[in-house]
Amino acid sequence: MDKYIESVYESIVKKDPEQKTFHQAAYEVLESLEPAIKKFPKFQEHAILERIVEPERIIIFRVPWKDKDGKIQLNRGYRIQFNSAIGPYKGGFRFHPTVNLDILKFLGFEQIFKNSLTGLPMGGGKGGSDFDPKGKTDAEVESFCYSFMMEMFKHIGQFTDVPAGDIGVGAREIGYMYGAYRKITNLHGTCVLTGKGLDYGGSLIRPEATGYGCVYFVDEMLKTKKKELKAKTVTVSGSGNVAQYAVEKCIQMGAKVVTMSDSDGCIYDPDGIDEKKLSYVLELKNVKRGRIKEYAEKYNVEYVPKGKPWIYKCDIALPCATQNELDGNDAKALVDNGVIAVAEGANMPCTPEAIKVFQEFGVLYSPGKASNAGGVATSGLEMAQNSQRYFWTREEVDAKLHQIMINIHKTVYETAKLFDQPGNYQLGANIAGFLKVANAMIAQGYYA
Ligand code: NDP
Ligand code: 2IT
Repeated sequence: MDKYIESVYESIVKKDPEQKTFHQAAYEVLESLEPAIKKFPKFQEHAILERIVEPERIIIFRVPWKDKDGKIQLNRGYRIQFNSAIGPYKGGFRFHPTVNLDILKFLGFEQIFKNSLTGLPMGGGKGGSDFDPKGKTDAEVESFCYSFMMEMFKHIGQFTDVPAGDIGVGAREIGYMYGAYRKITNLHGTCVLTGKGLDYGGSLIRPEATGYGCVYFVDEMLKTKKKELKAKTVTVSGSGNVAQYAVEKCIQMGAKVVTMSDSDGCIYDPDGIDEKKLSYVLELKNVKRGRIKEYAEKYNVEYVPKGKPWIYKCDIALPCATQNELDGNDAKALVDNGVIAVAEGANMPCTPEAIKVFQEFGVLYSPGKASNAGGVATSGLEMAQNSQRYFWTREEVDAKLHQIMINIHKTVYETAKLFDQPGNYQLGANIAGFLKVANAMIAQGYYA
């Protein structure tokens, strides 16, 4: 590794030695920026790397709320406002017991480059809480969301920071948070959150966007090898927002999806998850808030407690659950089973060892910051519609999303070629995402 890059990496490890997930995300980006840093000395002269790994601002606060027995509970709330060089901070809220500064810094850092790749004017941010919505009543979630927003409203706004959903934050949570924001500020119609319900300013296709976008991206990757999705076998992990709509788009494009999972285990359906079975999953997960195990009971298929989808034969693998869910051994199993493409629907689901295996064996591999950017891109489209006091049809939004994914693929692919690493989507995504932000930082002066 280049000395300058190494010294920046060492400095973040020294500063926050416990933030291992952030180190992993930073290393992944820094390492692949080497050719760009060497080609353009201005980035070192302007201390871009030192500045880009340090969040502009971090907000941490307490969130008291009342449980169903009237007892006061306490969680911690966060917002990492990482980089606003190219637009207002933008990125989701995650509500999950594992949320801490480390996790949110990793996610906020990824978001900078992803948002840049969309081509839309959005900076990088991420936030959330260690609150666990799982097993809570609607009233408990409502109490928490209102309390969370009582502090968060001070720090966000259409020109400042525009949060959205992520793990544990879907339509229900966004609804309560939007209600709280409106109640506190008396402001409506300004795009302070995306992923809103259709009845109060949300965009068509936003719920579908991350999953659909990921599959559009896979389609583009396959085209470079003169292949198509039709009749391919796909394994998907997760059964939340991203997984659900990745499965839907695979079905629409004629592929066969054989797995879904949650944190308890994995189902394997060799006949494929069809539209009817998928609508059962949507009802199970989004309304009943049940477990994927129930799919296996209903359709009489295999369920492996704590199992992962990566042991099954497939052409394409779409990790859509969480970070580091696919390791080096999983990657080897996928390669042995003949996988041709892996596209990340989740953020950083593949470990560095897994990525190495894919690259070594010539598997088409796309990092989340490219292949899952459709979600935040469509959030950008929601912002555009809100600013116009207007809305677009399903077809219009879907066509724009599709075009954005085609553009991201082209940018990433061309950038990799330009830096003499054709087919290296990881390098292409990191460098292309970085260049726009870094140039904007230089243009705006070092205080910005
Ligand atoms: P959801 O909360 O809707 O679903 C998350 C899914 O992943 C659930 O099936 C969940 O299972 C599973 N999961 C979560 N944590 C773990 C864990 N530690 N181990 C195993 N399984 C786990 O979230 P999303 O679908 O929105 O997010 C999934 C991924 O996609 C995340 O990495 C997120 O950052 C990323 N992403 C999301 C975008 C969006 O628009 N929503 C956009 C871009 C990326 P269980 O129910 O058991 O917890
Ligand atoms: O990781 C992500 O890109 C998201 N969770 C979506 C962020 C957004 O602002 O739509």
